[in-house]
Amino acid sequence: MSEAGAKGYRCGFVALLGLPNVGKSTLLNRLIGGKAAIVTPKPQTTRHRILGIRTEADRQFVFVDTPGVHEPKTRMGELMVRAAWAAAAEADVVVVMQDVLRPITQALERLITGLRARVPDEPRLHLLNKIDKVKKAELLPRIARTRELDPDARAYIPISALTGEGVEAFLEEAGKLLPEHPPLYPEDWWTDQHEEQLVAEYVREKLFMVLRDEVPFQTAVDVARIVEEEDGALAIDATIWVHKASQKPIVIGKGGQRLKEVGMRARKELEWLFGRHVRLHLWVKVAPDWFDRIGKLRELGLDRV
Ligand SMILES: Nc1nc2c(ncn2[C@@H]2O[C@H](COP(=O)(O)OP(=O)(O)OP(=O)(O)O)[C@@H](O)[C@H]2O)c(=O)[nH]1
Ligand SMILES: [Mg+2]
Repeated sequence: MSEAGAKGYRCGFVALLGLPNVGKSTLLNRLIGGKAAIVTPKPQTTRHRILGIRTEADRQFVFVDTPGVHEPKTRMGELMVRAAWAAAAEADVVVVMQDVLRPITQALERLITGLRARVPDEPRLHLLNKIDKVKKAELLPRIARTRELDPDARAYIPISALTGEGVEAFLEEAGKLLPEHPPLYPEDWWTDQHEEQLVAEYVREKLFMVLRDEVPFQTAVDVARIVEEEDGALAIDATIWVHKASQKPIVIGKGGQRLKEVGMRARKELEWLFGRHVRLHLWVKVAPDWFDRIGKLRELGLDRV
């Protein structure tokens, strides 16, 4: 960190906000070249604020991935939305991401209006994501409408978080808005999450991939222990919490097949993350209404706002 404190260094918080499923976490991962946030095709995947740190020679971006803003139906949902607003309030730059494959809804309009009212003094950037799936000509009216909704924003940038198109342009705009400040994190840090949190999230991603209907949304993961064994492998014990006893056999599957599938997929990624052999032990337990109980949400680290 030779640049620490050096004059001219820029560093600040860049919060990524948007409705659920627009691609915030996909972008976060691309920006840091790693996997700090899980990504699934389902809305409301991200449940808390996640930092992704990108350090360059003369600037450090601290990106803040947030849960998609939605009408909450549970205590967890309320905390999720609160975490998003709090991230916006604390940021140096507020990024509003929208999905060009979906119409501009009232919910998106409300989000933009809400940000203009709540954090009027922070510079805003709009990202129009998923342009890999639309014709360029279709973007112009969309940009014009976004500009109408938020005329004071600094830029309106079409991107694809998936292919990387437009991401450099976004970095350039966001970089201009970073305050002069020494780096906040050591240069080899890429997220603020500790290992247990990352493991829990990676397992949860796989649950979201294999479970259907409301089950993944009513499932949480808690890592009790990561220990190095004598042969150098990591032994990891994790609990998958479900809301009802009837969900337990669904998560486990016939002959334990579904749970095995989740474990196998998660283990592959964890071995890549840790660079060593992993033994992952998963248990399924019932915690009725865990998503409405503040004590349980706190235990699961979901009260971080
Ligand atoms: N075609 C296309 N798909 C994308 C792009 N960015 C994200 N996706 C897909 O959109 C879905 C949602 O992506 P996420 O990154 O999880 O979205 P999110 O905004 O973090 O969602 P929440 O955490 O639920 O608020 C996934 O299936 C992604 O693969 C993109 O640029 N193009
Ligand atoms: Mg997300």
